[in-house]
Amino acid sequence: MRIKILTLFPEMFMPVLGRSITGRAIERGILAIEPIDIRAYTKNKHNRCDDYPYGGGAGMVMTPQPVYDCFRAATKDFPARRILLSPRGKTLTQQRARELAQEENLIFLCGHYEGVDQRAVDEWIDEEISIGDYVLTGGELAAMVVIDCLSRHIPGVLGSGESAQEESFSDGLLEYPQYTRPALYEGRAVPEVLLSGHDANIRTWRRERSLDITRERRPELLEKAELTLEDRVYLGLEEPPPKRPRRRKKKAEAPGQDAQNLPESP
Ligand code: 4H7
Repeated sequence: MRIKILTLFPEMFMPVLGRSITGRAIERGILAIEPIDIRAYTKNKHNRCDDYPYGGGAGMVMTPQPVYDCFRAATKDFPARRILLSPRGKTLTQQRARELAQEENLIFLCGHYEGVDQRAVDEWIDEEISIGDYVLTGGELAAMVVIDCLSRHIPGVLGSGESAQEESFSDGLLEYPQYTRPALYEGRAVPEVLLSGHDANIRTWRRERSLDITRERRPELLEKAELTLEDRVYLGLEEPPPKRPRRRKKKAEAPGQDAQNLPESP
């Protein structure tokens, strides 16, 4: 995937996205990140990219000319979905990140000041995305969050050990707690079951911790989560199903009238 980022702060991106898992994806050629300096396109004699808001009020607005010209250059021979990071956007979800990971090309516009002149948004933007209900000084950190999140869903970005499936939100629950060596650290022990090697017990323990943490912190997630019958019983949402009568090992027995012991019909 190729991603162009239109921004007043192009130097912010590579020190973050150039490392770790996204950095490895860039080195492998699976991902290309191209920050583009909007200011390079301004025709203002003082290099300004902002101006006063029509109608008055505090702060400045990103002026349309450099944004238009930057988009014109960036989209030449580069057909891409064009996204503005904005608190007015639809909130990013794991599902939306997975869908965006299917795109060949993306362009992100990072707004600053009190926002972007609406004509530039109307002309160039396909979709607005928010990373949550809070305010940032600019769209750059939001763009990096979206890029980090979607890149994990591009085939080959995660290694064989790192799965995008078996984790929080893939089944709609929060993750169970993780432990590594040593088994005892500063008086705190790793839960016994994790040392037992008993795979079924470990899976049950992890599932129950996920259910506990989700109910405690994000109970609304339980409504939408994919819950098994066992999950629902654990949460007390369901009566345990009647136990299937355990057949005792059959002892040698005198032939009786019991249907089970009737000889096979001819
Ligand atoms: C576009 C439009 C994203 C970009 C407006 C961006 C939060 C998010 C910005 C603004 C962002 C998010 C203008 C909104 C100034 C805040 C005081 C940059 N903030 N601004 N306002 N939640 N800020 O994804």
